[in-house]
Amino acid sequence: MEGRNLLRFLFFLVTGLFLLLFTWANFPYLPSHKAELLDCTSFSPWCTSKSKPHLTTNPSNPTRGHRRHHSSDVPHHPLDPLTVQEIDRVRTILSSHAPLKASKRYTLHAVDLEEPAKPLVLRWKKGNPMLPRRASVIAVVEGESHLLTVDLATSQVTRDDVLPPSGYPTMTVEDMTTATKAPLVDGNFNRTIIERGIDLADLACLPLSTGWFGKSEEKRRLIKVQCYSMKDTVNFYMRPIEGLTVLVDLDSKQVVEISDRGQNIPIPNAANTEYRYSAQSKPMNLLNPISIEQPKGPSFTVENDHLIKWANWEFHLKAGSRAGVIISRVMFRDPDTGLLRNVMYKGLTSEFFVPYMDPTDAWYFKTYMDAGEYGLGLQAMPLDPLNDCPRNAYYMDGVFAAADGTPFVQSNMICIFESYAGDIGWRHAESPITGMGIREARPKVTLVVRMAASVANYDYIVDWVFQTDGLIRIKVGLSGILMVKGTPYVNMNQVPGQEYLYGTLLSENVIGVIHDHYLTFYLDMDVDGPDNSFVKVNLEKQMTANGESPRTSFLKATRKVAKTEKDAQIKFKLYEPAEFHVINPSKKTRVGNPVGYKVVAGGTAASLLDQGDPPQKRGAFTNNQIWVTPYNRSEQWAGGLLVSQSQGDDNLAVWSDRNRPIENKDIVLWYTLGFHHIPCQEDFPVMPTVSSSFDLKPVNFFESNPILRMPPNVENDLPICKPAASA
Ligand SMILES: *[C@@H]1O[C@H](CO)[C@@H](O)[C@H](O)[C@H]1NC(C)=O
Ligand SMILES: *[C@@H]1O[C@H](CO)[C@@H](O)[C@H](O)[C@H]1NC(C)=O
Ligand SMILES: [Cu+2]
Repeated sequence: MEGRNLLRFLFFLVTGLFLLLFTWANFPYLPSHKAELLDCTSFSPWCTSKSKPHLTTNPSNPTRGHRRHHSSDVPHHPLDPLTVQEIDRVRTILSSHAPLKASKRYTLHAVDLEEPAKPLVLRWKKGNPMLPRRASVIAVVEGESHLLTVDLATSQVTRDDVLPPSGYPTMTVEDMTTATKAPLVDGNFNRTIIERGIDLADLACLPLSTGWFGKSEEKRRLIKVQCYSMKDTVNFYMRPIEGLTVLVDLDSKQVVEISDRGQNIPIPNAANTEYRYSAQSKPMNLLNPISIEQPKGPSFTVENDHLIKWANWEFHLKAGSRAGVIISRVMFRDPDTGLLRNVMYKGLTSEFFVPYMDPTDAWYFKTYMDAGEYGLGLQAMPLDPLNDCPRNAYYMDGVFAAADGTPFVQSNMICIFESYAGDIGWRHAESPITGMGIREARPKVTLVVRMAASVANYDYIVDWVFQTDGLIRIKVGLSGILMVKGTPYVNMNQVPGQEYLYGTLLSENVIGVIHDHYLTFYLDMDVDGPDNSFVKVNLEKQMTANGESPRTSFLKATRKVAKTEKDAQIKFKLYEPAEFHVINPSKKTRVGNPVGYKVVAGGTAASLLDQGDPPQKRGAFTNNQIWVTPYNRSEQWAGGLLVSQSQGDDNLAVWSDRNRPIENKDIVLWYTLGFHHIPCQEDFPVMPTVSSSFDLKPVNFFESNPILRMPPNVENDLPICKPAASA
């Protein structure tokens, strides 16, 4: 009796403590160590500023990692995402829409704002009445995909199109969780797991998209489930149950097939797989603490939750369940005229393509399209203040819908902050031979918009970086954990030849399989207005005529305007260099150059897969590094609207091959950042970030250097910070 009472007491004690901890971690108003640290940027006595007043009036009051509920959000801008209340309304309206009402089971796979037509948005100004609000919904009803439009003003479903069955929408979070449990209802699965020496309680399973490899996989939503052992490590990814693949029907939740071909491959050891700081036995401290201080607050403002204004930039920012981050109406205030000029109507991460390079049974299908299959926004976990983003960051949430249409908040999924990395904006110093003693230099401060999507093992950090000189850098960092393969080998001296591995031996019994990453960006450029042209500026070797010059050769730039889409299918070639400009042919600078932006390449790995390989057909949007298409609001997702199990008949490559006219038209630029990844031991057990980026850079957009008149840093202007102890 007494023993039981003690147990009960302990139970309540532990529950109480847990509740207390939970409340402390989640309740935004309780003072915590974290809040104290954060507040000192605004009024702590140890950090002050003597500087001149900031040029921006009414600096924002950033919320830093606080949980917000959004239940009373209202849209202020025609591009503002659906609010919690609007998503609730969509759910209600759909529940009485006949085809859905008649169905016993339907699931919502996308509930997004159906953006008003572009000309309406371009004409809309602050203070105008809000444009009609509509939702665009993708639902799976009795195995069929429907594209619906829900008019929120009239409560009507104004469109309900059944989509062709060559592809399925993004998996819901519910799909992913139910799929991983499905194998457990199959006695054969349990038996195999136990035979491999694994306790069923230690199982961690992943829902892996199947790609598309032929007829037998059509007409039903399928997923492959592979499992790992969580015993003695949180890094279960390093302990694969190799060769065991369970094919699951996502709708019936039934096991279709079990393939078990790895019985002879041991589960790799848990040793050295931990990546949590708290689990390190010998932490290393190499650096003194570091941070950026902004005693007067940031120089950017966030108006009505979504309109960002910083330096000369202004843009609309929102979270999307599929794209992650959506940047719209990007404008730059001209330093000469003071007028806002259009640069880009919309930019987003359109699709990822990650093919693994191992053709064997448990690996051939691993050819992921993370945006369309998993949803980058759905996979974007809350950012960690102080580490994912610096202390001076502002956080934005996403509001999405669950499979049953219930709204939910993806908190702190985007951060915005000013970054100063000690770089130089521009400089010039005079040599003493001139006797002038001139040294002019300007610090480079940028505004960063960041999201990090954790698509199972891999982490993708996507940054949109805005510079005061008009440049936009789109940067992608890869980190997280490799998808690895179990092997009997523990040392390279046992391996008969490299061709037996498909990758690198990273640790005993662990192979990091070679793979590629392609990230395709949708960039609806509107340089000083929607009608733009795409111009290739080719640098070509020119030979001089005999005796014309002591030189025999030089480089010459020739401009070629792309007339149709095929003229703008660009493959990079090192020995045929070119610049790629998006210009406004009807707007010229003072001296007569067309105003423009150019795309400056980076991350130029290209896919070498066979064009007939099923994954490459689906991923054909990576066949060129640049494409240009005429604006079409239905063509936003490079891999097609429905990407899961897609067959490659509706993607950017197919659209572009229509070869439509693109000269002096509203055009969309597509750029693919590519990475080849041959894993190495440093990628174990978690990868140091690898980054690549490309730029959108003004080219004759301004009359002259737009940051000429920017002031240099002066010691007296800068915040003075002392360690707390000496304050
Ligand atoms: C398989 O194991 C799980 C976990 O122990 C259990 O819940 C499930 O009922 C088992 N399935 C069968 C068919 O025995
Ligand atoms: C717009 O895109 C859709 C989907 O690709 C296509 O069916 C339609 O023909 C396109 N419209 C034009 C004018 O190209
Ligand atoms: Cu990689």
